[in-house]
Amino acid sequence: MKKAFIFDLDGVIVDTAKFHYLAWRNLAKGINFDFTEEQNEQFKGVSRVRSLEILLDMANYTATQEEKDVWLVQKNIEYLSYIQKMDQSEILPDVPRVLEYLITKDQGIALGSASKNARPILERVALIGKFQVIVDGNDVTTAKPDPEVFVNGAEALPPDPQHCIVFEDSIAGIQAANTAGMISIGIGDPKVLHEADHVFKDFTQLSNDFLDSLIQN
Ligand code: B16
Ligand code: MG
Repeated sequence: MKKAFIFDLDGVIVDTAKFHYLAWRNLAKGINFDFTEEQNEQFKGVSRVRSLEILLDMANYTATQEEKDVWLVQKNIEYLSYIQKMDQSEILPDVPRVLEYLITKDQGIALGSASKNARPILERVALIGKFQVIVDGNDVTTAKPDPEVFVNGAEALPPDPQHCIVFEDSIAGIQAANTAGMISIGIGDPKVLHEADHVFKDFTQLSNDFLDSLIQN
């Protein structure tokens, strides 16, 4: 049976959270706030605008709209400088194996990411050609945990929600998949992603047999 496999980008296909962190930390320094890697966890799967709001709340800083607009551009310019240096070595373990296996099984493959930079990142790591459908932060009006990003991805592929499988590293993304009535697979820490239907530390733990069971059920 043909299913739709929808992949999140940051934290599932590539580890770009470290680059987001460096750029947000620099911005935080400008308002004398020491932004930690632990706090950066809260930004995973969250849109750029919402991330800035959370950061300003953490720093207890009331910014004008003008300041916010300037910072959002600055943050993205720094982030782009990091992703421009990315290559295939940044692809997370066993992602190519999973994508290739699903392609050989003629399954639907989509990207469902909050990032407005998803396309250039997929180009940098030479995976853009593997996706039949790409839905990113430019294509949605509501951010995760709203299911719009995955629903739009699924609409372009044949199956109903119960035949869609979402791979996600963020709580917001797992909630979005669950709300859409899709099968949610957490990639990361089971304690953090306990709302998911299944959780794997990374794709090395997720076998082709398991993929077959998803395709057949
Ligand atoms: P950008 P995902 C998300 O991507 C990131 O997890 C999140 O940290 C980031 O703020 C968001 O994209 C927006 O990214 O600034 O590039 O538009 O995990 O949904 O693939
Ligand atoms: Mg993610």
